[in-house]
Amino acid sequence: MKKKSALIFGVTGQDGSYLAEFLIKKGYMVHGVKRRSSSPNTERIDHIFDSINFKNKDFNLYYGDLADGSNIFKLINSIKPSEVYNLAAQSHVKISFDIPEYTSDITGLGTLRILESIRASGLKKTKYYQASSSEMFGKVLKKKSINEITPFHPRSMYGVSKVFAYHTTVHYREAYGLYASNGILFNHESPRRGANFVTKKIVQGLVRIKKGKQKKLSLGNLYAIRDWGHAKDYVESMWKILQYKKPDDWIIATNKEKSVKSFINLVAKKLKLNLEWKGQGINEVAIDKKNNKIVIDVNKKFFRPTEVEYLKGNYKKAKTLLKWKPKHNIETLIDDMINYEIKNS
Ligand code: NAP
Ligand code: F7E
Repeated sequence: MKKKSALIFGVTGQDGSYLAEFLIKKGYMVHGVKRRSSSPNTERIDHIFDSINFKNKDFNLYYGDLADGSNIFKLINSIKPSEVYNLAAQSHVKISFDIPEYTSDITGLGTLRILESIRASGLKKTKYYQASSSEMFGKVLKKKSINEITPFHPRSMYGVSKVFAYHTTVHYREAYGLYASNGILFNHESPRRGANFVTKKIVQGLVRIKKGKQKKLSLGNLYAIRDWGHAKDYVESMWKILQYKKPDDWIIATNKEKSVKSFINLVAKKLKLNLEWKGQGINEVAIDKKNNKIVIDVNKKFFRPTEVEYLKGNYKKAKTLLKWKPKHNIETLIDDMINYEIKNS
């Protein structure tokens, strides 16, 4: 039987790298798209693919960019993959306030370029996965679990672009009969998380402080609440979503909530850092009781013009129909991230 093939946009990212590993283990031929960068951007996948020695026969890398529709068309039309995973995005919410047009082009229109390429290539059997986000829900009115029918109210151009991408995915399914599904994933983290996302910043910062390599960690809103899962669990859900008998939209989350501050406290406890919190608002600080030094402070440059205060996801539909549930919890996620930083930072 012919091997299944998958084309991953965003393969060099956190999720793309775990998904590539997962699909190769499942027996797929994996094709990944990386964008041109002035310095290497393949750190997360170098262990899978050695571009000099062409070590892995199950993995191919191509140059591509979601800004370039003709490149996307050529890749899709020549590879004719069984499954396409669109994980590429300008994925940082705060940065989308600085580069709103670029974010809309890549995170929003990039999705349209891929779907239109699948349609124009006449690939009726190709299945499409869209990396939708809990950021689409944005301003939730009541602090309760969000599900697939909760209305969207995005609070950034990142969120707005993801809403465009979500509806484009549904539209291509309804108008052209494509197998196109949205995985609406809540925050998920790992040792491979980008350095400017809050969990990585906290774990890396506190480990470095513990090692004496860094004096202080500056953060923004300590009271935002998130539902944090492990990226390894979440890439499995992406695959399960595309194996379901029909295309659909799915919440993937843990249904547990934690504030940024309680995440810090959990990490500090595991590192045996004895923190004492003092002050309020912009003047709030955490002091290391061992030496009375400020190790965490608040800097308004990390605040967003509009914040998403509360996100918690109800993944009951995925649990019932896809038989998916998270294997990790917040403790094992933090352990994994800390162990990595202890060795590498
Ligand atoms: P990530 O680590 O930021 O990875 C994003 C990927 O997109 C990287 O491979 C990046 O390439 C690539 N990319 C950026 N701009 C591109 C362009 N113009 N053309 C082609 N590729 C481009 O993000 P992630 O955490 O793995 O998330 C994967 C997807 O899920 C993203 O779409 C994100 O928005 C979405 N999402 C993430 C979460 C989460 O909590 N992690 C939750 C919900 C949804 P470089 O490596 O060269 O930068
Ligand atoms: O912020 C607060 C910040 O940047 C989480 C992306 O993967 O998940 C991610 O978006 C919270 C926010 O993730 C700092 O204000 C405080 O309330 O880690 P984050 P995010 O914005 O939730 C969604 C689901 C995605 O789809 C996105 O692609 O933490 N916060 N202090 C901070 N955040 C950052 N980055 N840095 C701080 O210093």
